[in-house]
Amino acid sequence: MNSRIGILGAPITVAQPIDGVDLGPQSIRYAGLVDRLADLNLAISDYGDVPVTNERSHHVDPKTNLRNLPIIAKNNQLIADYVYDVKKKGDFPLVLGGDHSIAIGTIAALHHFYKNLGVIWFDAHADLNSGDTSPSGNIHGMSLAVSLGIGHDQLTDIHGKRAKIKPENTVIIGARSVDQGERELIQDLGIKVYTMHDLEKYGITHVMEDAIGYLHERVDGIHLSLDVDGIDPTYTPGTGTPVSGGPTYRETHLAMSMLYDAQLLTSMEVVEVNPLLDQGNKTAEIANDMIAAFFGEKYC
Ligand code: Z70
Ligand code: MN
Ligand code: MN
Ligand code: MN
Repeated sequence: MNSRIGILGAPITVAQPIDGVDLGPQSIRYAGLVDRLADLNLAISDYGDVPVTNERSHHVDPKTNLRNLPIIAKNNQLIADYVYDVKKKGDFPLVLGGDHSIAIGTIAALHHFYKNLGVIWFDAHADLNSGDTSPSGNIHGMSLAVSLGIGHDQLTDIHGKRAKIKPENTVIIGARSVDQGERELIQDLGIKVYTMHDLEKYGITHVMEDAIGYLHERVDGIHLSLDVDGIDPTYTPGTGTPVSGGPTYRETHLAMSMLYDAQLLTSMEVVEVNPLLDQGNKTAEIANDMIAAFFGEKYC
């Protein structure tokens, strides 16, 4: 793994309805991120936050079934520009959200550097909606679809027209809240999904080995998009849409360590930490544990 890490905060909050997720990057930094990674003999550059703006409207445009489209498109254009620069420098990008819409910008930037970028989407949700299927109009529930080229062109055409990744290079882990339209898309596109059922039945070790083996044959880089609501809310209560029945601390930690050991990952983002909904700064602290494991921290 590249030993130079470039950290960027991406504090978008208007792609979901609850204020406070814009404080995610700072809460993760205050939990000790830079010192923790420096202890792993990594060179850390914290480039600060992308200057996104968050004027919120609760209005859903009846023509598109999207909330806050123009500002989310503008913010993700900025995120893509900043992530591109970090990657161009040769750093390993570590992007801190912000809501999960930031993946639109992150993946748009990363796609320039790979022929077949793989994505691991660790999440309770599939984020495969579009204006046509969304029950909420919230764009954070659409970012994986957008990266696959599905959705409004103001979102899909950031840093290049339509698809930035291929469905066969995409893996979802931890899914347990999937909407009807998302199920249909998963079937139609043949996206590999490891639901909580698979995790229960086969165990996290098998699931991770299978996911890594599957991607290894296909891709030339892998981005991990870690939504903290993927983890069971017992451990990560500070998030806007908690869903019970997720992977434990131990399962998630093992998953992160296995990703490190595979030495195939080329970028990471951590999203949906909302310190205003948290117990102390617990969720950011646990996010730090997972980030550290992903970058090679061992128990002994
Ligand atoms: C639902 C929707 C979602 C994150 C919630 C929820 C989507 N499927 N994504 N929290 N991170 O509104 O589209
Ligand atoms: Mn998500
Ligand atoms: Mn989620
Ligand atoms: Mn392109």
